[in-house]
Amino acid sequence: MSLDLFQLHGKRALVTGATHGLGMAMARGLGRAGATLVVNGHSSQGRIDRAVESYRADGIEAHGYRFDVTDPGQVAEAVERIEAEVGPIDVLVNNAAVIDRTPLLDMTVEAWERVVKTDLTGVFVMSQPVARRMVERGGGKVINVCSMMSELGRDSVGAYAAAKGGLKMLTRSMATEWGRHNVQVNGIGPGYFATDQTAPLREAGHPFNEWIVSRTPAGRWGDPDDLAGAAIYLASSASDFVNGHVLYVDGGILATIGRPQEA
Ligand code: GCO
Repeated sequence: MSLDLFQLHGKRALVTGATHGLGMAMARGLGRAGATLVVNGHSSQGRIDRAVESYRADGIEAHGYRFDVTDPGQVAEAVERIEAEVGPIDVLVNNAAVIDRTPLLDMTVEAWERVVKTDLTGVFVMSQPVARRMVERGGGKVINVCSMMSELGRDSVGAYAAAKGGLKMLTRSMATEWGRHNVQVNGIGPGYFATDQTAPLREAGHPFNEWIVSRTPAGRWGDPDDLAGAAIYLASSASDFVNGHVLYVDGGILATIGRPQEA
């Protein structure tokens, strides 16, 4: 059994939200395993360009495309362009997401809809045109970036948890419908990672910081590079018979009820 199972040479991977954070870490891992990267962002062209340069500095072939994954017209046009200019999309990583830490009693409907639109509906909008082509070509890989919040609730992240919980079931539904076409659809569920998104929770002295470290069997926050292996596995032929699975990369936090603080 060779390690060729895990190489991605000749594959093209579209990663949404790949200009920073966990998306960038997963994309870099896919690139280092040989994939050509299609880097999506929608905030600013400058940020996309800087990310592409960063990948290229690592010897990775990368191409940047700016579009909003929640806009069906922009997504359709982008998929056409990508497949014409770069080539068929073999791997789609649905990573783009937003979070709004607001208690449910205080959250506006507009704020709720913004989170669900990006984190759940956006995955459907992005995946449909890509998966149609994968089915036509006889195969592909879709990886949906779920969350610990696909399994557990937490104060103030109700909209995000609802979206990420729905994304777990969307992953299973995609797997159900597309598995017969040799399209494997799986999820990656990050635990708590040291990124800009969690920076407010890691400020010195923030009670959350010590609590998460004590609650995680690995005894630390995740490093974004800890996700690369899971992304490579689910993007490679090593996972051709894995479908509808959410692979949690969480230091073990979901495995445990935790332990009482030492007296
Ligand atoms: C929070 C965190 C989490 C993590 C991640 C956990 O506010 O609880 O931001 O949502 O970012 O999603 O898997």
